[in-house]
Amino acid sequence: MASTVRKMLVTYALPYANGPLHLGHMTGLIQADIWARFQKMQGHDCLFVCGADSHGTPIMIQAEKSGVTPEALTETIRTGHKEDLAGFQIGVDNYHTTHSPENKALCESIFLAHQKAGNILQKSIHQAYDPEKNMFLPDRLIRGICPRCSAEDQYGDGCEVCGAIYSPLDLKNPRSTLSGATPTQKESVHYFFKLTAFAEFLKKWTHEKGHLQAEVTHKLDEWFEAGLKEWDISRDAPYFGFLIPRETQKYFYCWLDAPIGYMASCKNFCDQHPEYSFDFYWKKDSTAELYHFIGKDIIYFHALFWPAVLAGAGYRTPTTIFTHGFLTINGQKMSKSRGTFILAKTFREHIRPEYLRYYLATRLASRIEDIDINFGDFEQRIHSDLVGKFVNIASRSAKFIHANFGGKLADSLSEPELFKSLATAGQPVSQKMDALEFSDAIRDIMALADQVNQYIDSQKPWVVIRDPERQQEAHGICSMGIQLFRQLMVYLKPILPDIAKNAEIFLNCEPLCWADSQKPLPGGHSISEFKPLAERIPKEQISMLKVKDGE
Ligand code: 2FM
Ligand code: ZN
Repeated sequence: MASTVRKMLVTYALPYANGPLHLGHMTGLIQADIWARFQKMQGHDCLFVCGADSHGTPIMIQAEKSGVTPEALTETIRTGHKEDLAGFQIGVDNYHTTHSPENKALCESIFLAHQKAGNILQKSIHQAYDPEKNMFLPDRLIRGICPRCSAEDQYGDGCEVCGAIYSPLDLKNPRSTLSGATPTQKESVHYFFKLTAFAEFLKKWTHEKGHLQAEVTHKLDEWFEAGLKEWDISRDAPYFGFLIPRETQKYFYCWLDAPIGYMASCKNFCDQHPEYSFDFYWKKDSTAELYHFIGKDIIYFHALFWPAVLAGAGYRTPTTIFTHGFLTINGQKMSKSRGTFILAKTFREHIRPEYLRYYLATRLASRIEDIDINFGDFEQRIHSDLVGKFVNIASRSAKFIHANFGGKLADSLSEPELFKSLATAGQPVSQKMDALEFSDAIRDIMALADQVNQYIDSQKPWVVIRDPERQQEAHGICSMGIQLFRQLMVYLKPILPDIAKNAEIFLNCEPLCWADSQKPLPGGHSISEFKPLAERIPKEQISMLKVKDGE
């Protein structure tokens, strides 16, 4: 165990329960999962929770179209999410839903605390209304002609052709995408969260070291300069969400209850695991560390609203919010028409998910740049790094250990210095993993793998083994190969949990933790049969990915 066991809570942005997970989701989930697994391997107590974001108008409409209740729809989709998570070895400790009793209770109490503190105001606003469907229309459900460039069929919040941002009331010839009716305007009283009351607190919080990446802090400075606004946290019926206390027709906006869903997922987990305490993680002066992994499109919600919502209701604030960029495929945005919109399920049906974990790790860093999957490069990385360099060390060594030495390792290390140098290299690798510099960490690990392969090449065990006088020497070389492979496996385990599990069977050892890289397997240790840990990807499997979901 680590000398000081840190209590950590990690979350990933709750995916909407209106559709299956795609590779964009997987990118962030894999980043968070690698980090959480790394922390666990250090001996820290790291809880990783997530869940489905189940509320909102699009989900309500989709359920209506499919002829099912929103509860049933979101549960079916949540089940699919869980299958994808398991398929990609995303080791979440809980995958809950925002439509849960825990979340309802938390939302109500947080809202009431803010109301009591004077942070909520009510005011009347005008909004677009569908007179046929009898409901207020979110901007995305209105289409019309752009008031600036006259492009046809643009959304109510902005033009995809000229980039103009406007209110749906400005659109020319607007129509509801639900009924085709021309929206009218209707007045309604909404609840607003006084974000402005938290301006000083937020300016300080966003500049305190460690909470945000520098790029994010800069972005927020621009928003501060533009001025914070009161945040509309209510929606009128019909809506799928939680009713606001003492109201019968007004619901909490889903973006208020979504991050509270992190707490709800944690609460649901703690209630089932008495050794964990919800208050311990969330109380005001909690010593637990709280990390949120998110995409760059939802910074505003997490870095401004969320700390204010928490602090104002008497809870702790996040330790760090890690923001990642978007996923691109072969340099382009994922696109259905180009056939590059890839569902997590489609991917895992064709290619071993572990390979995506590895490839993304070679691309991931702590910056917010977009992350590109290039399938040519993908194939090459898997073949050259995983199959050619890493797994090859085990396979070439295991062969002789089994054929010539009864499956047992030599009594002592023949090259203790080499073992030591790989052990020492674990320190910078761990610093890089901790700092989310996965790409750099992998570069280091592959350089070590090169070093090990060079060692084996230079020692030529396949020649030495033929000489009856040099059996002990050959045993020493191949045993070194296994010991060094094990060290590399430790470093790669957060990225490759499934390969690690199979390697632990092969090595006949307990689940590897980071400290195992510092100590060799004991002399005379028996290893098990070697089964290929990673194999080349047949060409057709990659090409099959490209069309499936675009049809
Ligand atoms: O942008 C999204 O996909 C949202 N469903 C993320 C919610 S994150 C958190 F607040 F729950
Ligand atoms: Zn336009």
